[in-house]
Amino acid sequence: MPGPVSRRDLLKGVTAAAVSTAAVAPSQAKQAKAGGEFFELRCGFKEAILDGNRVRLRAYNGQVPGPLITTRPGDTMRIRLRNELPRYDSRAWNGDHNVPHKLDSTNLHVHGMDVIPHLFEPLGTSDPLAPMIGIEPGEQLEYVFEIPDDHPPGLYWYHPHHHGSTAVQVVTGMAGPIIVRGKIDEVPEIKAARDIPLVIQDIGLFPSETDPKLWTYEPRQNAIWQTFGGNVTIYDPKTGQAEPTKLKGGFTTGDYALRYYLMNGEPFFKEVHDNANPTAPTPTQLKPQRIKMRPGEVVRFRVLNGCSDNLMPILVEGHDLHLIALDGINFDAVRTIAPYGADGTGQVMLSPANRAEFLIKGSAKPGIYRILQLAQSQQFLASPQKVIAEIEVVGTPTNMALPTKLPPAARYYPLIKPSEIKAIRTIEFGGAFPGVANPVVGIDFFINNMQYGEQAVPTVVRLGDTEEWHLVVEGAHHGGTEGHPFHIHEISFELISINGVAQPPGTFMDTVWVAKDSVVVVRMRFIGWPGKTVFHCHILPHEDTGMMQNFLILPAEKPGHH
Ligand SMILES: [Cu+2]
Repeated sequence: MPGPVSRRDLLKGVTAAAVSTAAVAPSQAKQAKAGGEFFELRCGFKEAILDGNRVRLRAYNGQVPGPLITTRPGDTMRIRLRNELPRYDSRAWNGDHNVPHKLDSTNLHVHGMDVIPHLFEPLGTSDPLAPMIGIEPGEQLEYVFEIPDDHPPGLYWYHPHHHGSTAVQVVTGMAGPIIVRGKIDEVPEIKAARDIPLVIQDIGLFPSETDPKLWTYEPRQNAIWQTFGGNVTIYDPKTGQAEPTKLKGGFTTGDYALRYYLMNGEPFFKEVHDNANPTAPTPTQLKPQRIKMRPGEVVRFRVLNGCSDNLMPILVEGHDLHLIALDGINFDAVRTIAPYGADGTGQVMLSPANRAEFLIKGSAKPGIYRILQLAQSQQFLASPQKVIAEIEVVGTPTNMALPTKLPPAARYYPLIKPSEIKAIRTIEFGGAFPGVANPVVGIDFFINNMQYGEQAVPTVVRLGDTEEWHLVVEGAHHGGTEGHPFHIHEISFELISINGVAQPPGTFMDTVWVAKDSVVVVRMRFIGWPGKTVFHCHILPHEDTGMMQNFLILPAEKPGHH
């Protein structure tokens, strides 16, 4: 039974006093609807004040993040997506699919969930030529998702996935959490813990072309923001040059004039473009929200990195992090990670789209402990340390218990044996700067040396088969190389090794960071549904400009047929 939960519920446990500015008006609490009814998600513009600035966001139901949707294994999740975005003029678009366009067209992806393929028309199609779903302004589409009985319970999320408009829509607010409830919630120590989702998003902004007091992200067709020049150009095919314009904003594959980082809709960090240092925007820490815990209290956190492109090494100061799940799939036992771990890289690494679910037991020593994103330099832009939120340990001590064993996610067991592997593939992220294949954007993003083709199906697998994929990052772009997060739809993979270093068995994810000059090995069993679907880089401007590939899951082979 899908049920919307209000932002008020999402913020439960977060003290209202720490919320300095109301980014989005609190929604009215709604009751979960009975099964059979559609839960409506309406996409539209949303004006708000962020850190004193008037901003125009894109939002689901007027909320950033979008409303929490809950469901259970065996249920049917019915979502009606209504597009109430205003029309956008794409007339100057040259027709190249890997140039951002139709910024008013949208669709729905339920990220990480094991449900029918839902990017192409009709849902579940195996037609290699099937078009991607695009819901135009004023249109709606009803999605019906049958949740498998053995669907792992945990944190998932939804966001738009229309090629060409994904980055612009997500980086202005369109993303929301999905929680699948189930067996993990019945573990007594987990059941006793407060459940606090932390949804992290980034909001990329430029000055409005028409309203000097408004920040927004509404690039004119083919207008490209030049991070290195701090100006906006439009490619002229006659001269073969990116010609300067007087526009204030354009599509960006790098930084923004102004970017905010939000936790549950409230800004905690700000970055401003600096022409003198274009790959290191000027950072400002804002006042983070504060979460109160008692000494010895166990709280369950569910963190979503919903950022368009920011890799986040997470650290909770002064506390062991008791990791129970990544990307919605819990381990069979709690993994306890000490602060700063062994190598100073944080307790859990969240690439864009990753989720971590963990327990924190309040320190015996009252005080303020920060939940940090540690600085990292694995991307085109510098990513400085950020305080996402603060934990205030205060009040009467208690001594809540931590679980040890967890109910394994049956759908993904037994683990894949090497003898089951039918094929080994190499998936290579690469690119070129300046762009040759994509002159309008001015930078190339490739998978296996190809740009995205809506009707191309370079990879074909078979339902029931098991494969090992080697994820590789190489190839120079941005004058160097950077990492890319690999994400695959329909199934989760088991993480086997990173640069030859074996990873703990039973680590399932749907997105994994592939650092520059590295090889990540994953194994996966194609279970669930046949159909046309995708894998891609989850840095959304990379995805929108070509770093995505279709693949086709063929129906299972009939016994005795070869
Ligand atoms: Cu990428």
